[in-house]
Amino acid sequence: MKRLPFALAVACLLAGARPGFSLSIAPATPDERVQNAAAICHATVLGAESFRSEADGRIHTRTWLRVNEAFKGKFPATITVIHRGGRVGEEGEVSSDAPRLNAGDERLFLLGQRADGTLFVDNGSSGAPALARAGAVKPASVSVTDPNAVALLSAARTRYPSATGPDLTAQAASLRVPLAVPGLSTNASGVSRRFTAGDRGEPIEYLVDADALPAGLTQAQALNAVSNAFRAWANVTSLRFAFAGVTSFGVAAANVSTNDGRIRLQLHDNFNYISGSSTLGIGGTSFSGFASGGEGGSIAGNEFMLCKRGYLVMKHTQAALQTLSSFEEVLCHEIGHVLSMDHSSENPSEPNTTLQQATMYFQVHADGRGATLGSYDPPVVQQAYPTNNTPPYGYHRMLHVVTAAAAPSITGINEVEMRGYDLQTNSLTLSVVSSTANNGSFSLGGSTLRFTPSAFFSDSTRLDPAGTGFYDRALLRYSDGTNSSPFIEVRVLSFNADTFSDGMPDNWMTQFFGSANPGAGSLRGPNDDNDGDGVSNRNEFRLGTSPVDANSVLRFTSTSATGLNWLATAYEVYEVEATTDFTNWFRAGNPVVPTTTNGSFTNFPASTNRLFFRVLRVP
Ligand SMILES: [Ca+2]
Ligand SMILES: [Ca+2]
Ligand SMILES: [Ca+2]
Ligand SMILES: [Zn+2]
Repeated sequence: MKRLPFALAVACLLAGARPGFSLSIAPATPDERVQNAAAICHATVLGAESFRSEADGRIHTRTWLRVNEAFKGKFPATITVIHRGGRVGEEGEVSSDAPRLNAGDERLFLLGQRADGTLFVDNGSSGAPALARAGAVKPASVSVTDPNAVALLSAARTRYPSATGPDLTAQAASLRVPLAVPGLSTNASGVSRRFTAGDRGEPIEYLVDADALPAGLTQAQALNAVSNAFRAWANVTSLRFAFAGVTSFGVAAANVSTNDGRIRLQLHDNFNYISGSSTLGIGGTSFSGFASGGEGGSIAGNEFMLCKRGYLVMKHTQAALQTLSSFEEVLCHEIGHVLSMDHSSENPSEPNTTLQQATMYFQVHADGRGATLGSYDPPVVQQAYPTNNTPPYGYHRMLHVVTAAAAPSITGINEVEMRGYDLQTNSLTLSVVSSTANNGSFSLGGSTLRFTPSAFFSDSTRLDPAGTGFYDRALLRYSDGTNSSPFIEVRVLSFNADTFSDGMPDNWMTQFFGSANPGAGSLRGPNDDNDGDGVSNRNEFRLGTSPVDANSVLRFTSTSATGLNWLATAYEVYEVEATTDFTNWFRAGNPVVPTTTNGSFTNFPASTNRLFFRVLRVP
């Protein structure tokens, strides 16, 4: 049930040469290899989906290709190739002989054919050398830069001047998947990833490790370059970035495993993270979510996974970075990678000036431009971070389900109130995306999500709200009409027997009153207020407070001119509201989800008036 974020480092910025191509297969001449292949074509990757084979129970991935030119074999317009490995739900498998194919890739495919007729790429990635990279604007003609591809293409053309060979019509792709977000780095299904702090009006914080710098640069110059590089992207998106300080990371920035939503910029490579001889810097993110996206919200119909953290490493020993404007340009480029940008082109003699002049071009321009974006870059990044309509957002919820012989139908028991927010509108639509409901059923009425257990269950183990486990789970999301929020999880974390069907579980009654029976003593009924703190016993159960301690109640524990603290239940959602006149209340900031019993709010809104605050536990 656990999903682990998996890391991805995006390709590097190269100063000149391309990395070498390595093979671990038996040596063969290009002509021998094209003769050994069952079929050969030049094709573009359209998309992919993983599935569990009914035959062997294992995970496979089928990839759809659009055939541009056939060399060997009679090809339909699209074909399917199948390999071991991939991800199904939250389970993944990798196979080293599966080629790494991404939507938009244009490659020469040397294919093998299995006894059942299905196709596979012969000899892994070496059987599918890249012909060109797809960008937002495609070059008119294919340019071949990989020497392996040049040799194989030439051998295929010579050996098979007209397409002859097996009839592959039966292997036509069953589905066409468009490249959803051209120019963004994606998984094999064309799904990219994004940070969501900006959707909540919150900045993405960044930390800088400046333990070493390119020779001649001062720390002040370097930090100013970092600030300029972030501003270039902030100016064309809804994003804001906030400097969180200079600190030594102690390891390569990519290897910091704290998924705190921050971006870590390491302005040096003291940890020798970068191996490419001409690489100036790298940028990447760690992300998580379903392979089909959703945890990062959707923008105009395109689903995204969620970025958990970002990182950037600069090869400070490269002489090219000693020029401040080039240092700034490379920072800007690598931040683009952190924001999911792919290269505009990796063609060293790119004829399209829009692609060649892009900040995301694979080679540094080193022409004094610094952090100045090209015309290519803004519309590409805006696919993930639009300028003026951000997706809605909400907060994950948890349920401790009460079960009884007759399932209690009591307001607030076995249900949560969903709240959605959006920086532009209050008009949001809530829907259930999917649910895992093995022990009951979820139902949505208005904004109330109810779980009805299917039986009178005895007490279960209580799962950790900080973890990812659940007994049952619903995924919901808000839509603003154009964009949708990240999936909002509502997880069932425990089942609790309630013999007396009053909504207060036996284990809770026994803990505080010594008996599960509300009739065993005075003031133990659900509507009684045993400790006289103004909150009924059943509402104390709902709040997570003690029904026999008047100090244990939703209350402020400290207030000051800079912050509020209150007694909270960890991982519940609290809204903070403010007023000047006790009539009109407004949200003082985003809701707070404490991770301890201390709720805390410090981000007071600017006001020239005296403000009064109240905290509401979202039911
Ligand atoms: Ca919106
Ligand atoms: Ca009470
Ligand atoms: Ca109490
Ligand atoms: Zn790059």
